[in-house]
Amino acid sequence: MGIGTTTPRGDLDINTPLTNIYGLVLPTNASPTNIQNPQGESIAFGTMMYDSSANCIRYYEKNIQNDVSEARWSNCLLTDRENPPSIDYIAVPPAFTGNYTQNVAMTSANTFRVAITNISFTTVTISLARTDLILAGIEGIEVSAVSPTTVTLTPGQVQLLTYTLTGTPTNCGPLIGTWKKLNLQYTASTTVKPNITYTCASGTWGNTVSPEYRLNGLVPGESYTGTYTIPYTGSDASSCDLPAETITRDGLTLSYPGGPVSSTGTITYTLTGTYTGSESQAQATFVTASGCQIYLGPSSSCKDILTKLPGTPDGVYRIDVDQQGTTYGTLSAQCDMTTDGGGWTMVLNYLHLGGTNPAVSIRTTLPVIGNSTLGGNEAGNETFWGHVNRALQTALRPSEYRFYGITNGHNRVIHFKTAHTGSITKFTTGVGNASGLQNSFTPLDGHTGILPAAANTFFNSSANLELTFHPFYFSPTPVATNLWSISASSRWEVDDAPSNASRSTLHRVWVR
Ligand SMILES: [Ca+2]
Repeated sequence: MGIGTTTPRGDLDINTPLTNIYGLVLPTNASPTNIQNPQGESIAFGTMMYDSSANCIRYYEKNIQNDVSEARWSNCLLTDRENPPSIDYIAVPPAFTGNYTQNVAMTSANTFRVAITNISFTTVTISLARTDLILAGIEGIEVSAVSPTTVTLTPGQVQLLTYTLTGTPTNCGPLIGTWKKLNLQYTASTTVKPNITYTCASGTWGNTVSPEYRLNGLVPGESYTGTYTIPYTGSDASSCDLPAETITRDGLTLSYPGGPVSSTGTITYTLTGTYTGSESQAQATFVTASGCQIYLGPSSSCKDILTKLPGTPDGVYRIDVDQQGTTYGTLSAQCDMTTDGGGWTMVLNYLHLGGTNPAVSIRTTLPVIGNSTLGGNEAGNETFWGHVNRALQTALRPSEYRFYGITNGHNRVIHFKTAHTGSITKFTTGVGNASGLQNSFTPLDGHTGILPAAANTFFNSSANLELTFHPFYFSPTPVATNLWSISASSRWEVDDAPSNASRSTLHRVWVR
């Protein structure tokens, strides 16, 4: 183009290198803020100036989204001095992920993380390298990779950077990671633990917890104190201390202050706090950094209560049959702490009135004793009447069953215990039958029954009726004469065979 000519040319003379000796001069000012639009309006986009203070060229720009409201003067162009960084970092705690233990090889879980974000008005592309991260304090491990290796960020965009750590720490103590990019620097640390093995199964509260919780579990609003001790073995004598640890569950805190390691020893946690869990759960389960589960709650059975608290009298207590499990909360259990050494949990209770034929009740909770006098009628009572299903019997992990039955039809009493494995399998799972029970039982106080010694027939029954539907009976030719029947074929029978529901009966079954 040309000025003052009607025949503008396609080429300019100013690009002739040998004859043109004048350069392009831009408006110069000590600050871009002094630059004005001679028309009095805002500065036109694309306006260029020479910043004599910064000694560089700038232009007036919109941001990358073409947003006029965020217009500004650009950073210096074409300068050989470093521009201000256009990214910043964002900490992503914990920076070190995975577990860090002396002499234990790293896994894919062991990484160092930090995020970057574009704080400029323009898109930036950043290359990453594993050398961005320097590790210190621990031998044997290295930064093997980074993901991603390059990233393009629009203004405001954030990208997580993950550095993969490999190798095996050969010592323990603080592991420090220093990440650097452009003029950014971020430092984070973790602790490589000494290599010791906790014997979780041998952990114990001893008798240290106050107030007493093993009979009925934790009480909401109650404050507890105590100690829990876990033994350990360490393969190496280590100069590192075990790290301190604090675990909080349901308002209760277990804390270990940290301390020196020896080749064998124990660590002891201190319990404090006020229980905030529910009355139905009445327990708290802590998980330590080393993976031990610590249960604080009711006993698992009447036998468990008697083991932990010898001398506990007969009564109804709260138990949690699966302890750390959540299938069962606490259940009220009828505990016989005296018969044959005690420790029996009742799983079946039917006080039946002669001449009635009520349905059995298959329970997911435990029945307790109401009345023990023949002629009473507890049919359908939610607290007293029924027997527990296979699953709850299984959860009680019985090694013995005890049967007790009386009737107003005669004076014989059934009262025996058995550890017969075939019978226990039948009662807890439904598999097989009780054949063999007749040769594998022990009579208890008052036993005068013909059963189970004479039993020669054993029903395979439908689900959850294993204890009620003719589990064992005596059947000389041509008809059965002695049965254990609870509403089975409308028969209520204890060691006899009226073949109906005419007799008043009491059936009970216990496990331990
Ligand atoms: Ca439980």
